[in-house]
Amino acid sequence: MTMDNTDFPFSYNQPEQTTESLKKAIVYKLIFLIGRSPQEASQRDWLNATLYAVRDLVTEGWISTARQSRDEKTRRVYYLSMEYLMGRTLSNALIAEGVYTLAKDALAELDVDLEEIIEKEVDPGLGNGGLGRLAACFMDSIATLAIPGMGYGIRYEYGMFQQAIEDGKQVEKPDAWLEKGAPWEFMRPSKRFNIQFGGHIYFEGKKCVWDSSEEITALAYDQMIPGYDNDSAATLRLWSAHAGDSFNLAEFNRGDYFRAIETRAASENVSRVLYPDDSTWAGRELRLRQEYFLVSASLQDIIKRHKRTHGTVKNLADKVAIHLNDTHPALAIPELMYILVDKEGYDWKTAWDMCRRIFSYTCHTLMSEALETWPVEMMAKNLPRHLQIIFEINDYFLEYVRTYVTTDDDFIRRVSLIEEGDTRKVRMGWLSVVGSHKVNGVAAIHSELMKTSTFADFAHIYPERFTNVTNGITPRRWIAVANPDLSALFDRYIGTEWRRDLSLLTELKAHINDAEVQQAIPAIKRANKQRLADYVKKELGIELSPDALFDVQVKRIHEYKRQILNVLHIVARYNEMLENPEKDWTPRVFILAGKAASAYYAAKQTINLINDVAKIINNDERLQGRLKVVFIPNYSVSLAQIIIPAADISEQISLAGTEASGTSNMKFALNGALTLGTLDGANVEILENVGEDNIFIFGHTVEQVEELRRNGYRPYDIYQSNEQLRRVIDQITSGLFSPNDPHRYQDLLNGLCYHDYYQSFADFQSYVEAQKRVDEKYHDQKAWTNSALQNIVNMSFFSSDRTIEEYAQKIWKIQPLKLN
Ligand code: GL4
Repeated sequence: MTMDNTDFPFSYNQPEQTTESLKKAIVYKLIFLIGRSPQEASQRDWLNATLYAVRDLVTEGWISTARQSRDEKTRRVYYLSMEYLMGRTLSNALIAEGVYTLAKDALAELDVDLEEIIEKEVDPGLGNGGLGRLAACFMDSIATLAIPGMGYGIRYEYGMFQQAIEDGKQVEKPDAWLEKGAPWEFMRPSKRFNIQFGGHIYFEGKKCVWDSSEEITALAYDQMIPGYDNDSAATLRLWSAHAGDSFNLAEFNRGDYFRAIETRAASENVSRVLYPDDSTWAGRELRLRQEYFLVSASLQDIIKRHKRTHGTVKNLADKVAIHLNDTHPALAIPELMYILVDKEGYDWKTAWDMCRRIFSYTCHTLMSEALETWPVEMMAKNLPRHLQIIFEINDYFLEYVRTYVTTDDDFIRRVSLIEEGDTRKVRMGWLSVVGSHKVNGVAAIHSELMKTSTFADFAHIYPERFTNVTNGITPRRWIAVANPDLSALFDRYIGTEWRRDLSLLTELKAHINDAEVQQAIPAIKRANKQRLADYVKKELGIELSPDALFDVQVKRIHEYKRQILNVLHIVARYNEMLENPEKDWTPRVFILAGKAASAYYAAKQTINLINDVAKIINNDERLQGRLKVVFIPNYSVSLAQIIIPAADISEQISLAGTEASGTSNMKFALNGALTLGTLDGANVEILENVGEDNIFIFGHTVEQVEELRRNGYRPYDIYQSNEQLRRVIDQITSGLFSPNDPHRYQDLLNGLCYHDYYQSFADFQSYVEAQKRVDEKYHDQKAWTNSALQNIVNMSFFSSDRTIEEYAQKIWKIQPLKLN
């Protein structure tokens, strides 16, 4: 049967689901897709059957949205990212489709507990941290706002490692997430592209030809991202590497069959594993190949789709926006030049103008060690034509600078896309700026710093190119999925539409003083704390009281985020509590979680120290249970969903000027935690929105940090003059927390006393005082509840829907679809 446009939309699913229809659908999937009878089915079988049944509810809307955007020939955005941390799909999809309760009832009738099977779903760790989770929140908003576009990424066979804590230390275990099956994805056997590497280039007249020496096939796997209650879904397309039909014939013909097979397996390495570090840069060849793999497959796909819809690439820049999530996919710029010039026959200038209209780039960090550069030699070996294109872009760009900006040699050397030196390197950040029409930072302060530090010279050349788009988070996952009780409270007072339009939260302001709300807020928090306490008891055997203040720092372990400052204060508090046992101490639980990059020694030492300190404190009976420290292993999106709603205090204590934005800070505040933070990243805008009475700000400002650096910062002087700090450092040095290995933290402590690059000592006193203010406020439960409420109702700005609307208007110039 052939289908034409009039055949669609059609509906196989009943328009209105009932418990009965859903039950039937789930059992059908169980029997015919999984091959199990209800009597024999395991929890995982039920989970997969439910996922398949729910996937069906999303699919038709997904297909018809794609078709509508094709029919209307809309302009589209393509989001290129090496990382996506999507989290589990089931509960999010049930909420988007409005069938959570129905599914719960349907499964209950089958003797299956929905909440139990939800916990069985794998949480694919295809990203490192904030950058990858941001991409996931963006996909959710793109789907909900019906922005025509899709995400592209890599389907890593192994995601972020699983973290175990053994004897207080981090141990990494492989994350073979695909082994349990991936019922949410659609394999697209026909969507495959050849990705070339290596070889050499030569000229045929003026035309450049790339004669590659290696080919890998990129195969597409699609995931639907359901929009919230809009019968629509976006696509996330992840590429997997396959050797395809390519085969080293020479080896085969030599009779070396096994060698030929081995080569095939090696070429599939390109999508094997995620690089578990996003804030330092290890210039590894495999990573370069991964980046090119993503870019080449995605651009071939984009061009093919565009041609199918428009019959030409002439109008590409009118119809396509491509967004670079950090510099990781920056090779897309030379790749598009390669396609336009070498394949489509455009002249250089026309192609370059198109490129610059198409690309935009988000800078996510100011850490200099995260700035990607690739040795020219490595690029020459793997991507000779692209290197040559980059040289040409550079010539063209530097010519512009000399003509219109300056002839100063030093300036030219600084902005050149090629870093000169012992090894010449390609600067991917520079390439991204030069090849894009807009470059944005991710929080107001970060976007300003970007213009005065990393990209100062470029802000001079292209002042109008730089802008800010403050990050955001999706209220669907971070409230509706993660905090059902708070969702129910919202529903009661402002209706259900806040899930789509978080600005409705302002309507809750009128009810802040209602007795019911005043009573509900602490009750909800307490229930969420109990939920987390149950988890901790089950997983770690540690008893936590939900009456204690839950003080939480969860994020990647990194020196700039200063988990160490947190630990120093915990030990100082421990000392004080032992000295004044009779004082009315607010019981506190310090909760930390996060992974350390496997080769990052200082970060791993920090984890070890947290666990060593926890062991001593948790077993010290003199404290009468009023102080507890817990390191929760294996932080992930699904763990965040349990931890964040349970927090009273959100620790956002990075050194001012180092955290580009942070996004957990937004999730915590929206869930009613009070921020204890520095004037860094989006904390600054959170302060503006919630008001200074409802946040605890401490520490040096960016200007003070810089001044201290300029004038020669001497942490040892602070160690000597601050008695409380000195005692803490001496205790750790003496092995109080590591009696079997007293010198364990010598390196860490020496680093602090003599360098302390992230100025933990300089902010120590201010931090301890801020923690006192926290104690005082918590004593006044009414005041605390009011502040928690002020946080919740003032967080609408931080919805990723607002963020995506800004991108769509300011940068991508894209209108949402008016869904049929
Ligand atoms: C990060 C920043 O470190 C983080 O502050 C920011 O919130 C996030 C999303 O913009 O991007 N940059 C890198 S690299 N990893 C991040 O998490």
